[in-house]
Amino acid sequence: MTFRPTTSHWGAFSADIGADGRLQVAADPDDPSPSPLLGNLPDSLRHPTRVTAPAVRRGWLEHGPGPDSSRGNDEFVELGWDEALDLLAAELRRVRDDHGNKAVFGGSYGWASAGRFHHAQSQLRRFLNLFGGFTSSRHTYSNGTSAVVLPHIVGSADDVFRNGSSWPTIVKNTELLVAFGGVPEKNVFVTPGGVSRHHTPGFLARLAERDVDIALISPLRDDFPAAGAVQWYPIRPATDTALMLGLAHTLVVEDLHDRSFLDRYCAGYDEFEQYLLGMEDGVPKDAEWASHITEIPVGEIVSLARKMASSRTFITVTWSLQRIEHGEQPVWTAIALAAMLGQIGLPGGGFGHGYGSMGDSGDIGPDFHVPFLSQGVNPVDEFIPVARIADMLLNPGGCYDFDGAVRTFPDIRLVYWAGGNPFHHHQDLNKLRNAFARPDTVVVHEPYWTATARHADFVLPATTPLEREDFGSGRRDTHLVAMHQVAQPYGQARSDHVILAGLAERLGFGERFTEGRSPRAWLEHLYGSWRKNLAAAGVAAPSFAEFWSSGSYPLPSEEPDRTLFETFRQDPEANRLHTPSGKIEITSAVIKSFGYEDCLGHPAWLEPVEWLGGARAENFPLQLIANQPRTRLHSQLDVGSVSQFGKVAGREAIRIHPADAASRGIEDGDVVRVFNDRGACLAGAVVTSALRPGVVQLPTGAWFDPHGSLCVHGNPNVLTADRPTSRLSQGCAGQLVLVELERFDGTPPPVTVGSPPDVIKR
Ligand SMILES: Nc1nc2c(c(=O)[nH]1)N[C@H]1C(S)=C(S)[C@@H](COP(=O)(O)OP(=O)(O)OC[C@H]3O[C@@H](n4cnc5c(=O)[nH]c(N)nc54)[C@H](O)[C@@H]3O)O[C@H]1N2
Ligand SMILES: Nc1nc2c(c(=O)[nH]1)N[C@H]1C(S)=C(S)[C@@H](COP(=O)(O)OP(=O)(O)OC[C@H]3O[C@@H](n4cnc5c(=O)[nH]c(N)nc54)[C@H](O)[C@@H]3O)O[C@H]1N2
Ligand SMILES: [Mo]
Repeated sequence: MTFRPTTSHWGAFSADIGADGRLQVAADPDDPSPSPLLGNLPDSLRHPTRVTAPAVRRGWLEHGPGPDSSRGNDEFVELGWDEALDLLAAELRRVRDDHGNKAVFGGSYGWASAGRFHHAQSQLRRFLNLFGGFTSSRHTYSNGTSAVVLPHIVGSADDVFRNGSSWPTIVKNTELLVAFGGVPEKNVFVTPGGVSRHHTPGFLARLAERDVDIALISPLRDDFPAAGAVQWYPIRPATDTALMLGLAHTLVVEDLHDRSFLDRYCAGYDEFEQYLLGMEDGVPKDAEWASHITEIPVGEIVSLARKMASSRTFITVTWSLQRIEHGEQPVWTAIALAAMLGQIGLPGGGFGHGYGSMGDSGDIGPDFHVPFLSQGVNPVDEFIPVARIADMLLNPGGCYDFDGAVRTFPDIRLVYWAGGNPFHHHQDLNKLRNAFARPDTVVVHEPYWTATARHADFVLPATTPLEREDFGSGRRDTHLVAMHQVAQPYGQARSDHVILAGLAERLGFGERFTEGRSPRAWLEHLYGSWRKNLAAAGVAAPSFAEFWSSGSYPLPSEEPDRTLFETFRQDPEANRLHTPSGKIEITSAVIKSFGYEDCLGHPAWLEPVEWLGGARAENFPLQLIANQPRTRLHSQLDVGSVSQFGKVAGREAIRIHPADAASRGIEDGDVVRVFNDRGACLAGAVVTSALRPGVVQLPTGAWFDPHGSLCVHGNPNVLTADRPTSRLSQGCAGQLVLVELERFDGTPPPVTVGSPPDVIKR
């Protein structure tokens, strides 16, 4: 067999098709910690849920474009490529002529696959830009709230996301790591675009070897590896801000805060201190107040605050904490707390965001720009904050706030998606189904019959990276990987590029879209111009032919020692932050001027709807954590064997504390019904004391399998609220939701998403 090199969001590997016709994969031998997710590939490459040929929804074919609530419940009719592309080109032209380019939504959020040229969204945006433009989306589900608030606090979100203190610096210098949301090892195998050497598991092991004190603040014990000096604070979910305020209050009253740092590097501390001391509202945010909200004992809060003040302390906050209601607050409060400790900009001190959220956070690879495809310029400036998709489709002309502006939702007639699965990633899927009934036409490119494909009018079969040629590399990756073709395209699948080239041809801009190049010629061209730029900078990269045959190119220079805001600390006048004051804004006059009740001018505890201390918990007394799955990337390759192996009774596994299971008569392995007033799903119970009582955990990504409003497979987004984080950032708040749970007696309806839908062949 000839194993060929390639890469994925979860790592570089090589692969070949064996004599039995089955895919075999081998981890890169130089990867110190290859990802278990590689095991999802063999069974999914030729799985029956692959889309074999272009298909159009029968109702659309018979009645033409228009709103239709049978989307998601209709049959499909298989068409030839020419017929499908002719129909779609005519529909795109109709929408543009009758409603303008603004009526096309091409936000198309999603992770798609690794590979720089065939990146689905880049291809689609390039196409739609040449078509005359489209309504786009801004920011991400991952960290869309921080992306809006961080520029107000520290002048840049990118600095925090991309240039955070590196793990070697932390391992060497940190004495106490206070990890809000932990540092979940399950997540660090993943980085968008790929990661050729997984360093982070090794760094976590070195923290344990060095006996660095870890304060794990999470409802789940396994949000930090077991080894080492870990103290677990099983916090009540959604209350981290209250804990941080209690810690901050303790620092003030014990005079442990660094006044000189606050004076020199921060703006607006005094107003925040007034709030802490309760001068405004008569409520001091002391350890006792915090203990009441967080259910962490007062003594533990006080001693943690003292220890933080007497140690080199690094405070981290996972991205999950900003993916909840008022998600700005934990991030902003953590920065205020770190500022009070006065260690921002010192090696091993200060704060970080996203450690354990993504493989590149704290990694040592270079921040290196690798070749990419130009998307061109969008002539339409209409956009939505990415998580407002359902609101946009349901309320054309409706008003909403966003970062100080009042905006209006556009009237969308055509939705175009390539490389994402909104029926995985969006909240309140029953609402999303209503929203997807509204447009005239929905177009989806997909390798698989995902729920999103099943809710489309046009389903165009896309190849996977193993079925085409590309190159790939992620943020802080150490290598540019040549992605060789390993398998023939499944059925009639085409790459997104070739599909869009066919449409562009019909719409009169084929030549501008392809620039006359084949995909292979594009790879040589993009690599060639990149290599020329490198040469000008004195770096000699190999020729394309050498690169291609050697399988990868090690990118120059690693960055082992890095401290966030080091230069700002050294000289805050010369290296002003890009905030109005040039300093860290513990109070932001700009945010304050917006007058939002759900994001004030300084960090604050704002009671959410979905938490165990609120009124809603009387009806739905369990807090469900809908976090990222250990066994796959989001919904990708859910039919693969690692993902399938993790299922319980054929459903996604939900973890529940023994006390909560016993009081409901639930035993390990039972099918349970998880519900609230938005919907319900079935899941398979795993009884464990790895989580605190009152909390259940069901990861995202089981393929949505609706039988009415019940998902029989265990997708938590039938339960989550489509409620923005705040009027400031309008981010995704899908991480936490209140639910109730009961044993499901009788025969549960079968999971059907493992088979393709009915497709009528003509
Ligand atoms: N409740 C809750 N919901 C959440 C979250 C949460 O914490 N809680 N997290 C959110 C976050 S952070 C994220 S990033 C989102 C992720 O949401 P998505 O990124 O939408 O999820 P994926 O499953 O990665 O979807 C990618 C899709 O692209 C398809 N695909 C792969 N390669 C190609 C290709 O080459 N071409 C085409 N056309 N398609 C391709 C895959 O088959 C898959 O269906 O989910 C969000 N949803
Ligand atoms: N294996 C795998 N890795 C992934 C992904 C994947 O799908 N699979 N997705 C990738 C993507 S797109 C992203 S954006 C990142 C996401 O990175 P994160 O958003 O950080 O990851 P999550 O796993 O959703 O959440 C991390 C932990 O936060 C904890 N948590 C939840 N609520 C609270 C709370 O209120 N308080 C405290 N203290 N802790 C809480 C949960 O126990 C959870 O395990 O992960 C990336 N990595
Ligand atoms: Mo994400």
